[in-house]
This record gives sequence, C-alpha cells and structure tokens, in this order.
Amino acid sequence: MERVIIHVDMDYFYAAIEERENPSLKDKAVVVCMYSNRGEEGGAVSTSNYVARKAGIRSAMPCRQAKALKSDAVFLPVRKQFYEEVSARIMDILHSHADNEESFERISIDEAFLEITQNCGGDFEKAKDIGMQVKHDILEQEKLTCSVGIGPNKLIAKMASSFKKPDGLTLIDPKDVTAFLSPLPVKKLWGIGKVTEEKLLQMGIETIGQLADFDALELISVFGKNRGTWLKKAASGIDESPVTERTVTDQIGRMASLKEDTRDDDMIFSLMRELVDDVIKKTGERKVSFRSVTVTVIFSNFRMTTKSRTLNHAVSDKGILHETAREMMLQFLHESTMNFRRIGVRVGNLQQNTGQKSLFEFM
Ligand code: TTP
Ligand code: CA
Repeated sequence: MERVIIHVDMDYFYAAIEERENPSLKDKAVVVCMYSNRGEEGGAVSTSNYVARKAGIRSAMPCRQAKALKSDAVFLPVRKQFYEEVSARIMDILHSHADNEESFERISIDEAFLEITQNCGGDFEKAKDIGMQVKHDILEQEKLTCSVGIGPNKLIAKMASSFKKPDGLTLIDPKDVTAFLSPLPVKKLWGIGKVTEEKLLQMGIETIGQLADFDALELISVFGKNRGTWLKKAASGIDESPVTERTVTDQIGRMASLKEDTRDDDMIFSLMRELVDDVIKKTGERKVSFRSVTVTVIFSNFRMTTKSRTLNHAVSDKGILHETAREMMLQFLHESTMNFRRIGVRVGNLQQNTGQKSLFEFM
C-alpha cells in the first residue's frame, strides 16, 4: 500500500499565540522579538504576523530594523516556555490522528509529521478528511490555524504544507508528484540551502524537474555520493525516510576557546572550520551520518546559548555541516552584541553508514 503522510506547520506560531491571548492585537502588526541582554535596542525578530510581514518584516531581522519599517507595530518579547506548553498540547492532538504511537515525528516547536496510511487505508480522499479533522481539532481546542500538506512521503508532505499558507490544506496524490515538483525552482526542494542552490544554478539547473532529469553520476561527482544521490531522488519525489519519533542518541562534538574574546568573523569562522573538520573526522572514523547540528556559543560574560537544526536526511558531508553551522553562527552574531569566548559544534541523531540504498537500486 502507498504510504500516506501528513505534515502540519502552525501559522506564524508565536505571533498567533500572542494574538489569541490578546484579541485587540488582531488587526495590528505583531512582532515577537528575541531581545538580547542589551535590551530592546539589540535583539532579532523571532516571528511576526501577516500584517507585519506585508511591511517587509522577516524572522532574524534586527528588531530595530523592524521598528523602522513599521513604527506602529506592537513589539512583544518571546515567551518560549508558554509557547512550548501550547506546542505540547498541539502535538498531542496530532499524535491522536497518527496510525499508532510510533507513527509521529515532531520536527520543531510548531511542525510535525504523522503517518496515516492505516487510518485512511491508503485512500487519499480519506486522507483529506483526516487532514481537515486535524485542522478542525487544533482550531477548536487551541484557537490556532495551521497549514497541512498530505503526500506519499515526508518530502512531498512537507513541501505541500508550505504551498498554501496560512490556513491551507494541500494534497498531492502520488500521480501528481512530478507535476507538482517539476516547475518549482530548486531552492524550494526541502533540504536545499543557499550554497547548494548556487552550485545548481551554476550547472544550469534551475527547476526541480531539470534536477530530476540531470545525470546522476554527474551530480555525484559534484556533490559526493550521499548528497548527489539524495538530490536526484528528492527531485524525483522519492523519499523513503520513515516517520519516527526522534530520540536523542549519541552525539559527537568539539568545543574550543577563541584566542581572545572577539566578534571578528574571520577568527570565529576559522576556529569553527577546525571544529567542523574534527567532528567530520570523528564521524568518518565511526562510519556514522548525522541528522542534527548544534552550535554553542559562550559569550565573554560566560553566558552559554545553543542553536540546533535538524536536517531532513542523514548526511556525513563536511560542506553541509559547515553551511549549517555557519548559518547558525551568523544568527548568533546577528542577535548578540557581546564578544564570543568559546564556540562549539556538535552533531547528533547519528546513523550507521551501512545498508543505504544506492541510487542504482531505484533507477
Ligand atoms: P516557522 O514555522 O518558520 O514560522 P512561523 O510559524 O512564525 O510562520 P509561518 O506561518 O511562515 O510558518 O517558525 C516557527 C516558530 O519558530 C516561529 O513562530 C518563531 C520561531 N522562530 C524563531 O524564533 N526564529 C526564527 O528565525 C524562525 C524562522 C522561527
Ligand atoms: Ca510555522
């Protein structure tokens, strides 16, 4: 039976919760800010509602810039603990629609996958009813909207949920996968970052359809075996990764002090590169791939903060680790004003590098 997977992504999550808590905010621009220890002058936008987005306000933008774009916007501080409680209740609702205990995967505070193959008997019409029921339950119990994507695998479900936002429901029947993916620009393929997008554009590959038709061996020669194979498969709409509860498994990490407390990009990124090299060496020795990347910064006042990303498939690729860690490190630089003292790079969700299907088994 064809698998049926739902991906749910809450709409403008933190800002939506704030609107719900204070209905007078409804028609105003609402910006939720992560303030740094410099108070309201520092800090970056965590998220904003759609009124604020119309004014050009985006996540990770300095709050000061957001204020300049829309001076009458309402600025609120992040209440992470509170949002976590709302998230936990939503996850319970989603869990209740999954085939069983194990067919559920939370991927962030406001996103999750659930497998409903059994519940809908592989029937996409029934799957749509379940998707609507999920939206209904969340709206009724939490007064929040979400966008739902339904497809034959996680990749398609994830891309479907972002197709229509907010309050959307997009169903991609297996027979429509190619038509859905082909015209989209490569950057829309879940798992492709800026660096990969640029490389593909240089190779003359602009759409997902062109990527799917591209010579597999050539992709492997440019991107390496794992990544090249993944690109070809994903662009063809193939994703065999199971919906599974994420459990914290083993981790591999390295931390080191900068020569002096600094905010200098060159110093920070050159140490980060050394840490990335070491971590990759260790994953190579243990023959494991990783799915999560965590970056830690200890500031000159000894305050420690971390950021984590979960990748949509396991990799062992240095370029991807570097790119992911660099993005988070740039965010740290953006959100803080203090000098960095120590930095760390860690990978987790490790998987043994054996038994992977090669590209040629599916072609
Ligand atoms: P997202 O799902 O990326 O964004 P969103 O839910 O606010 O908006 P959308 O309707 O486009 O899905 O992130 C979920 C929450 O995570 C978001 O509400 C706030 C938080 N977040 C940050 O704190 N910093 C960030 O840079 C991003 C992207 C999100
Ligand atoms: Ca969201």
